[in-house]
Amino acid sequence: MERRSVLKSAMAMAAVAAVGIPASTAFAQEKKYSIALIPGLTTDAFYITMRKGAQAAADALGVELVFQGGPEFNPVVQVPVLDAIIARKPSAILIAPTDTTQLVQPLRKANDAGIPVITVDTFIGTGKYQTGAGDADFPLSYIASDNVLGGRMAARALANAMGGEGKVYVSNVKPGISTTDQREEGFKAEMKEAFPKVAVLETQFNENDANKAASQLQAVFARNSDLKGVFGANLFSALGAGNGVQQAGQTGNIKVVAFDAPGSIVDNIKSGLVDVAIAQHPAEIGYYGVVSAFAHLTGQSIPVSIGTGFTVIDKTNVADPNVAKYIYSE
Ligand code: T6T
Repeated sequence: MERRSVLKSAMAMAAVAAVGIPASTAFAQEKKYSIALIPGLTTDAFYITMRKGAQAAADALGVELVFQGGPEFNPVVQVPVLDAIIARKPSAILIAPTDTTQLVQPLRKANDAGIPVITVDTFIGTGKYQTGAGDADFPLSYIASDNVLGGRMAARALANAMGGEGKVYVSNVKPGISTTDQREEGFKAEMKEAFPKVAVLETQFNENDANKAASQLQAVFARNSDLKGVFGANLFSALGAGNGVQQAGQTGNIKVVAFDAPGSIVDNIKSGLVDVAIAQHPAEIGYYGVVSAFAHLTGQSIPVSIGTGFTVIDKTNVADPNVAKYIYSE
């Protein structure tokens, strides 16, 4: 070892000894834990932003963060990624499961191998964990937006933009995803309870493909020339629905409410194509995911669920820095 680094380590050990922490423990704690974050897909601004929050917590706590996922929001793609992560035996797994039922068995393997599992954004089973009921309650915690509430907020925003009446539909990904299922549920419940003059047409499922969502908008409009609004239940659904409205030459006539807030949606708010975006706080989800895993690994008990917030963005506040900070990173 070079003389200077010998001196440096000796000084570091002396400093550690001075505060009373055994040198071996203090050094061993450097990157003692490795936490894996498996997103729904890697190229989605929502998960890119979640990763940033997770990394901030990992840096603060001195743990390693491994971010690994697939290119599509699809259990067939996600399960092999999960298997590869389990084989690396991380200290804990944070995952956004891409299906409520199809990820139960694959995640059970992690749990059986002694790897604590926390789900972020989406859940498996009913999302009620640690209850002793059902076969999918083993994750320690669920950290996410309240998606039923988010759907209700979207319904209110859309109904108000439309003057409280007219035809709308939900542009959604596919059934079986906890988040987007719950947003649709909340949206429909709110319309039924609070806006009886709004007619909700059949949901269009786009498989997370914005181009498909855009064609579907045009097809629904072709069948319903009095279409007044669309709710894009996630980033790709909303982008696609907005593009469809523009391609149909209906900007401003068909109101668009978007779930999620990447830069492109914000541009669409500025141009008047999208009326309102409900921004989730994905960085918060990632941050508290890592903090919760660390707390568990170091012997603390953790909440079985943590709810993160929303920021409603429209033309009136989009330029406000306190709002703009919730626009997703790309
Ligand atoms: O809306 C988010 C996420 O909450 C949902 O589970 C899947 O879609 C997004 O990632 C946006 O594309």
